[in-house]
Amino acid sequence: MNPYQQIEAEIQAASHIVITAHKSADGDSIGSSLGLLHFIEKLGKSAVICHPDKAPDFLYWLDTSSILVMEEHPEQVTETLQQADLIFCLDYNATNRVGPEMQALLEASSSKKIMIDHHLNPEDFPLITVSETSVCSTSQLIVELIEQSGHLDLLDQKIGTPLYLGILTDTGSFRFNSVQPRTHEILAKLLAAGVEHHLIHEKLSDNNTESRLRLQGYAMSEKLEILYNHNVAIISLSKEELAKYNYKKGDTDSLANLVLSIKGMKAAIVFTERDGIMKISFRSKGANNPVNILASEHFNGGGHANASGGMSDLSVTETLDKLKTLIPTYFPTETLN
Ligand SMILES: [Mn+2]
Repeated sequence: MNPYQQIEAEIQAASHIVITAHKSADGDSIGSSLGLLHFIEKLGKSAVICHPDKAPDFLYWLDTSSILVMEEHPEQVTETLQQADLIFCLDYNATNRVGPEMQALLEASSSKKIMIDHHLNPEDFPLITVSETSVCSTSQLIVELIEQSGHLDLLDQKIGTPLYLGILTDTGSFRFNSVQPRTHEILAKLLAAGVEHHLIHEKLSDNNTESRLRLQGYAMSEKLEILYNHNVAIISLSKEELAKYNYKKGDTDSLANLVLSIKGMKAAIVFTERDGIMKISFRSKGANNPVNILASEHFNGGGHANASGGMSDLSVTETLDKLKTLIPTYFPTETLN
């Protein structure tokens, strides 16, 4: 049996299936959760999705009403997790990624656990681990589950739409180097199953708010600092600045990629002051410009080579200074010879 067939056998044997994903929900955590839920339902079983927080606003068009959110319904989530005999851990590989409340429940649970994920360095708590770090998204792995457990015939628009979304958002619209030939084979299967890709792109791109655009404009004209000797750009935004532009979660997500579109730029670092700490987002281009090492060695974070996160409990100015001190080491000036 391949691992996906084992997973299907566990689904068939379970009576209380719960699907969890990481905190700070994104397109892939939501997409893989909903895709798996609808697949399980098509197998004639049922499951409940329990997430630490709610779906970001840009996914308003997706039916996320079946997702039970810890922040909103702590009693229901607690009860559901306590009753579970099979828990899926999607798009994360360490129990602390679900936030302290759900982490405690997860660790206390004697339920079987199945991890399906694509991040580096998985913890070894699950019964079955599918950890494919070279795959672009967890959503792609859910399609593998459907196909490799022998149920490609069950793939339909309802299952496929959130999975397409997850692959799309985790690959920057299919452009990151994590996209493999297999990714496009899988996308073809999703389209063949009836996924209306043009509508998904439309919903995702024509979804700006005035305040987000004004915040972007402010960040670009007033806050962008480019270290041309190192081809690295930094944007910092204090909590006052975020408040002035009526900041909503997700409003700064596209800043780093926008900055990376500057010709020759290797890395973009965007940090925002939230809940008393600096949340730092590191993005870069190419295999020679990893940012996860800088994130893990100095900012209590980590992630993918070209997309990492971290944090700092210093002030905005101090964090900026710390970054500027470190950047020459991680992004040395190129000398012509
Ligand atoms: Mn992901």
